[in-house]
Amino acid sequence: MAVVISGTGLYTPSQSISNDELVACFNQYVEKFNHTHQQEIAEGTVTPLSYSDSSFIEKASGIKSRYVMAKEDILNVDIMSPRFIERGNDELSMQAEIGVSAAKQALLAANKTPDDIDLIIVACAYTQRSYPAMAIEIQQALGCKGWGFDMLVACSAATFGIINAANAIRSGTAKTVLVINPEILSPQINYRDRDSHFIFGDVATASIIEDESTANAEHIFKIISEQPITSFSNNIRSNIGYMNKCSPEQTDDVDKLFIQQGRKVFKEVLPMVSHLITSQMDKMNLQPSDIKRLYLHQANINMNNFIAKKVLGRDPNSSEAPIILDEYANTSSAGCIIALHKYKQDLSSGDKSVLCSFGAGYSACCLLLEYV
Ligand code: CO8
Repeated sequence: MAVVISGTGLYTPSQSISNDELVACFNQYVEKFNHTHQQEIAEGTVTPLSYSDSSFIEKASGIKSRYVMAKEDILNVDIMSPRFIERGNDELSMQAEIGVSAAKQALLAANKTPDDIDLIIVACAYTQRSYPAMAIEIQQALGCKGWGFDMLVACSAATFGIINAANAIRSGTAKTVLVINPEILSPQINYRDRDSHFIFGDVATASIIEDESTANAEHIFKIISEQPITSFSNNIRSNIGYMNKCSPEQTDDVDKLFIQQGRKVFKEVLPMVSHLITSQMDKMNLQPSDIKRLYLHQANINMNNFIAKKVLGRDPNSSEAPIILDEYANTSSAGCIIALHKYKQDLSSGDKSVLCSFGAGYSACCLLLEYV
């Protein structure tokens, strides 16, 4: 039996923040902080904050802008966080809403209706509550039967979700699976941290996974090989969780937001991912010249160029390893799915591509795909 990805969907928030807007707010905060603490800074008991810089951000990461669910208060120097009105239990939650939007597009692209779906997997970096599962709320919103569950694997959630979907199809517990990645990351960003305030954006993606024999979509990718890998690291971490309120004096500490040692991540993850992809290509007897496209996790343009060069044995051109993080920034697990969603029109039957995620955990996952 061959399992395929037969449709994808993308929800993009209506509001976007440019590097210049983000940096202007951050630098206002720095000025305020340094002014408020000028005496301690002069006495040497407080370290002054440094300014952020749009050109650094673009050069170091490739990011030019990011979409967010609620822009206004992120750019308010007295708040520097999105603010949402809490919805009632009888309303569709925000994360389910954007998931439904991406899911409807994926259904359309795959020529499927909600009746065809018998498993929904919500796979992302954070769910907005512990239960009921976002997947079960989306199941009800779409009117699907069957079953659903949530899973969290940070930036590798989408690919791990697709593997789980494929295994459910192979085992016979599902026929057609909707994997949804509603990534609302802006509430977890420390907008007062120069090293990470620019990295993430909000988005939702969705994919339909099914048996090749039932697929009748315009764009179909057969999964010809898959390999996940994990290796524990504290270099990307968030300590937010349901036990935080048991230590009330630490609830607002910065480790309850996203923190990372970016340089270390860069150095440690690159060899891990390059080896994951090339060893899988070896196993499948694929040469670099066989690979038409690399749909890589979108964290950093320099990282992606490095990995693509290792895999292809030469510098990639922009169509071989498409970049979407200039517009979307890092959208955790959704990044590689956005790249696949947007850059597939020119593929021909038999073309091979790599769909590969990597991130916190560490976790990484490589799928080799064949365009049908
Ligand atoms: N403006 C100006 N200067 C800056 C800024 C800034 N905004 N930020 C840092 N600098 C300075 C630094 O202080 C440093 O100065 P100095 O040399 O004097 O010490 C200098 O610039 C260079 O800093 P770095 O060495 O840190 O710069 P890098 O070239 O390494 O770039 C990056 C920083 C872009 C963060 C880069 O290291 C990177 O992308 N690393 C990989 C990170 C990565 O892939 N992480 C994956 C995380 S995503 C994930 O797993 C999902 C988690 C779940 C989602 C979380 C949602 C919130």
